[in-house]
Amino acid sequence: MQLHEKIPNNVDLAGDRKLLRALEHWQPSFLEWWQTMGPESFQATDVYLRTAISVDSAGWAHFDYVKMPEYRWGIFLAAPEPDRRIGFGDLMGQAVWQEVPGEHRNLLRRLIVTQGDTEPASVEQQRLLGKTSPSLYDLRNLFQVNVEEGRHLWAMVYLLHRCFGRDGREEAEALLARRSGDPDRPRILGAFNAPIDDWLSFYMFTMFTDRDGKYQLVALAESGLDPLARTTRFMLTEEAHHMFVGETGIRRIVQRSCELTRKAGDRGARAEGGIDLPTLQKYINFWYSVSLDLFGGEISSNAAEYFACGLKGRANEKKFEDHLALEGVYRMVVPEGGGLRETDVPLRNAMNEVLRDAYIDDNQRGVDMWNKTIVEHGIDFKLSLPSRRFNRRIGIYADLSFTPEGEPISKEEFERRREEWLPSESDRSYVKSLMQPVFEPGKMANWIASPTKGIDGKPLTFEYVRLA
Ligand code: BYC
Ligand code: FE
Ligand code: FE
Repeated sequence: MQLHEKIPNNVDLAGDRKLLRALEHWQPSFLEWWQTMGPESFQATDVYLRTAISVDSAGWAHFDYVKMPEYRWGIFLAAPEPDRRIGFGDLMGQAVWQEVPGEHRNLLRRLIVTQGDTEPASVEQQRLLGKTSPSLYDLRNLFQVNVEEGRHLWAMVYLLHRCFGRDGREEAEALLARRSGDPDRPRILGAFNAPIDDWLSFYMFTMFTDRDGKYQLVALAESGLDPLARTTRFMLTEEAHHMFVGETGIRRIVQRSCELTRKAGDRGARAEGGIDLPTLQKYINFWYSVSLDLFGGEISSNAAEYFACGLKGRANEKKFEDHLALEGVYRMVVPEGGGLRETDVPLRNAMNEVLRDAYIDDNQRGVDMWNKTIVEHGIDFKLSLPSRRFNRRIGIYADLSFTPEGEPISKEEFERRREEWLPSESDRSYVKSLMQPVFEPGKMANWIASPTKGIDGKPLTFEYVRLA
């Protein structure tokens, strides 16, 4: 089969020989990377997967059994918007670009490489999880997320090859050479080097870290580089499922935790083999804070430049009135002399924070849903998002210590209380001890409730993954 037939696409790959050759050259490296760094032990397994075969509503969700290395990683751009114009910044109103303008080449390359780097990183982080899946339903969802992150890598590699010539080819190779967590050649962004070696972390990651993905993609969907805007718009349709996996996964753990708490009484959920709510809270504190870091510094000249040049907008730029953002300010709480002070930051320099605000609101909605489940079980406990200042490594709060409520404290006090707030070694090993595979169709591990329905209208007893 020809490569352009093997790769479903709506970018006329067959009509661009040069691009086709470049991708043909990259594909074997990708497949080798997938075989070595993709889901371990399941490469020959039939998985009931959704494959995007076109962008219209009928075509993008085609379900069938597929062996993952045979998944058809396609390249899709959302439909073009006729006469699309740059919607913000200094170039507002100018026609969008189909090719990369020379003066923005470096910035755009950096954005695309950073985005592209996260996709294979997440696959690497999750590669051993399949072995301890709580059900076949969850196993299938893990693999669906993994192959789609692989497709997102293809989406960025397509742009690198199409728009950046030789530099782009080198960057595309480098995307397969960095490794999550490797001290010598780590992935670019912090959260993508943290291990994901239990399923609680997986759901936290798909809730909080994939949601950063959503907001970064939403901001890039506004880009003046039209192929970037169109490819990210299509990626967002897949991203919705990743966040569904995270949000409902945690909801199911919360539900089970409540059931087991009631059963166990004073002995607590752990006595019945559940994950207790205080432990869940610590995992939330960890994954939420490392995901907040992914938005970059609160005050960022990079972000101002991206906005000024029309490269990266705000989430749903259209809903804002002032698309120039030259006059406005953003009121920000900044550390000063051991305390906190409010100050006004020029709006363009605060674009990372504006995006982070939208992200925080979206997360809060999810936490509210989980709390509803807790209330329904008559249990007196409330999950919450810690302050945006808590446990940060990037930005103005990074070198300081704060409580989950956002109060400044000394480093010593933070270290003293660390295990009250973040998963301790013993929490992690307890959670890990629960990670025993359940591979019988329809059955669930004891620590997680069943989902309310199956995938693609199939029953929960469906054999989502065919294990020989
Ligand atoms: N870790 O001005 P600043 C996804 C660096 S997730 C390490 O504050 P800027 C997915 C920064 O590079 C979405 N380094 O930041 C989810 C800069 O370095 P230099 C991924 C960091 O540039 C789940 C310096 O610190 N997409 O898709 O405004 C599964 C100061 O920079 C971090 C994108 O990120 C960090 N967390 O913003 C699969 C979109 N943060 O210049 C996939 C593209 C900052 O001093 N990226 N630094 O060497 C961007 O828009 C921006 O690069 C960032 C950073 C928002 C990430
Ligand atoms: Fe992705
Ligand atoms: Fe994702």
